[in-house]
Amino acid sequence: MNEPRGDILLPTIGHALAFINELEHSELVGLNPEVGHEEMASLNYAHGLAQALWHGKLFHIDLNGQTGPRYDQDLRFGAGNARGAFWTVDIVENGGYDGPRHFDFKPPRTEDMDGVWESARACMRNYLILRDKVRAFRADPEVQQALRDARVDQLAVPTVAPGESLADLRAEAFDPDAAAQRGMGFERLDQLALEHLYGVR
Ligand SMILES: [Mn+2]
Repeated sequence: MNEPRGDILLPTIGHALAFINELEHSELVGLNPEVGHEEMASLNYAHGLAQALWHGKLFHIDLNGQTGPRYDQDLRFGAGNARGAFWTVDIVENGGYDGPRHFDFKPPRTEDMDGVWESARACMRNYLILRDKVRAFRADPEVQQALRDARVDQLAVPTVAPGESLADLRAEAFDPDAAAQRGMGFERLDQLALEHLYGVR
């Protein structure tokens, strides 16, 4: 999706999800987001995959590499935005996606056939390198603590607990000063991810 053209009817994952929800047989239709197409538009590919997964609509993925908002580069996977590739592998491995790990890349025209196969091999190798790093990241006790400190485990907890009424909720005291003291801890968590990506943990 988001194949670059002048004006696109459904230019983002969000547009496509909204469109699909209006179809008579929406259960038959899902998304195939591509790294380069999202990053060309300065969007976050891993976030897009997460949203599509949440809607049960991630049917396929087109993995490749892109360095920012320029032409559709279709670099081999991992050869563009490396930090984005780390989070992409993290969501693909840990977000409930069970489809193929599919690559949609284009070796430069200056390559011979050996170079083309080298490019294909490198896509798979880079995916597996990042998968190892993501597994080490998730297994790291400091990362697990940082995830709790960032309250990631609370994201899916409903505001109203079982048995709690709207009146109970309204009766709760809210201390804005105390709330303002809470940090989200995202910098710590993100730095731990970078240190796994850089190979120093
Ligand atoms: Mn492309």
